[in-house]
Amino acid sequence: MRIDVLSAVPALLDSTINESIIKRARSRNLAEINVHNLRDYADGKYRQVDDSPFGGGAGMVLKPEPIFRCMQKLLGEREYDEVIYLTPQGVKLNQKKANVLSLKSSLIIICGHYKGIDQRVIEKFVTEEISIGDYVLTGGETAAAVLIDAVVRLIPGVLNDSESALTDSFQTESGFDSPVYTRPAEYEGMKVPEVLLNGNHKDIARWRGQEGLKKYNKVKKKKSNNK
Ligand code: 6GU
Repeated sequence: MRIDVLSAVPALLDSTINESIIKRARSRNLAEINVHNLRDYADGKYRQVDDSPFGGGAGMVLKPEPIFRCMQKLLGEREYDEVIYLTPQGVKLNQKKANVLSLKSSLIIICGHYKGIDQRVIEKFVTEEISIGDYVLTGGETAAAVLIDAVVRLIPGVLNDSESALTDSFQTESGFDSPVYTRPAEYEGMKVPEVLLNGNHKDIARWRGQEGLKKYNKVKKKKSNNK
């Protein structure tokens, strides 16, 4: 999969794409991620990428020209499956959406300031608007980091067997993982459940199913209190 990200603050994406599993996916050529600095496409001595909104109001809006230029360059080089604009007004990201996006071969992600981008960019290029949740961020880059992480880890070959996405929360039947433990078997007086230590894989699978369901019911209750 190829992902091109348009950003006015590309440094915000550095650690996400250059560390850990996403870094490994890139070095295995399973994901190619290119971050484009909108400043490189801006005019004038100050290479201004944003401006105040027509009609007044607080905050800055990303100007159309740098985004248009970058988009036209990319679209001139290849076709893209989707052009995603990250905005709190978008459709909420969930595991199903991540699964669908992980099957695409090329994506463009446009990151905006929290006050937005010029509407003409959306009308001309954007195929879907995605939000990562019902709260406001200062810019789309942290949302892009979340989206890229959620999608790239699902590309076949990115995770190894022990990291497999098939047993994830939200992919399993109950929707939740069971609690997990690692060595030591006892720490600060707290013991790892006996069933995990006895090597009976049938018992372990049953226990995990039960605990996942317990967690699911507990979280469901918490969620309804948080609405
Ligand atoms: Cl995608 N962008 C911004 N700025 N805030 C958000 C968001 C996106 N998703 C939730 N809040």
